[in-house]
Amino acid sequence: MQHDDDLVHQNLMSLQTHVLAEEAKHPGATGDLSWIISAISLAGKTIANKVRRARLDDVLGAHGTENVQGEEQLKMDVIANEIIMRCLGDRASIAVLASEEDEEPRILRRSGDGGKYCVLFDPLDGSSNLDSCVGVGTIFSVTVNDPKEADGEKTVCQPGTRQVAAGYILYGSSTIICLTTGDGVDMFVLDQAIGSFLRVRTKLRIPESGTTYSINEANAETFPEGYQRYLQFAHSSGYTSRYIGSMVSDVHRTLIRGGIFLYPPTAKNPDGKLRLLYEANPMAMLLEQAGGVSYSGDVRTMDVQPERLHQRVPVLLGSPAEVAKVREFI
Ligand code: AHM
Ligand code: MG
Repeated sequence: MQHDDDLVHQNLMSLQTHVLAEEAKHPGATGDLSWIISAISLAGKTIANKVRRARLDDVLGAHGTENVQGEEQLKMDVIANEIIMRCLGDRASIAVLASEEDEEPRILRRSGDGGKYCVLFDPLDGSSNLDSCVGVGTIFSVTVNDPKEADGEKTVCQPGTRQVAAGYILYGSSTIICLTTGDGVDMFVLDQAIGSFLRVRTKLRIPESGTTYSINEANAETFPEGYQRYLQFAHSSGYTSRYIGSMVSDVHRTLIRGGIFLYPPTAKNPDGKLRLLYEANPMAMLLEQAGGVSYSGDVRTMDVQPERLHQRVPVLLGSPAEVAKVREFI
């Protein structure tokens, strides 16, 4: 016999309908945030299409330029960045757009002209893995614009606790969005046939514990000693190691299956490799909203006070019990 709950579960809910339904729960909502999420979804669909066609369209490989962090830009980094700018650039409520690929934040409009939100993103995280056909992703973070702050970089340097929405789009064996607007995490899969993201999980929870660790172990010799001791413990305790080298894929697996993801300080990257504002913070918000935790050194990631747009931090996130265990070692 079919229960009402089953029927509800079988109802098709697009990302757009979901966002409108969430908005309706907040009588004062203006719809501006929903409008931004719809632009992010359009960017995701467009980038997913480009990623899938990259080899056919001969856009794998180097673009011949470097970003402000001295990293080689790939053609697809530049294409994904342009797509995001084209999808989000004309949304009336966006004051500032900041990207891993751009040296400075782009100020689109002041608060007097309706600029209400800042959107920060990594357009194509893990892009160096594109030619291996593994999952890559777009990470995004939305904060509220401070009308009193004129400087672009200072405007976007807000702690993660000030995020009003965050998430990622994973271009993997399917294209998915994991999204939070501060009331749990929902997951949507792109149905290519109808061009819509459809909700497949709501109020997603990370397992409380898990014995899978995800870390670039080739750097182990230069990790601070506590991380090395944790790894020895994991080796002798029957743990499993999984590392794709693409944060969105590695964090997504951690969210679904439990365990931990780490990018500690190394000799090459003494502050860690991942960027606070558009990699660590959005992942931290998403994880916390799913019942997980995220630390950067001794501090909760979302409590770190940012000083620069492209600032890096160490990252330790995942199932609460496992993160607590790692913290005992470090
Ligand atoms: P990117 O933003 O330039 O793609 O770099 C970030 C990526 C993450 O996706 C991943 O977690 C990390 O770099 C992997 O780094 P490493 O190759 O040092 O293990
Ligand atoms: Mg990145």
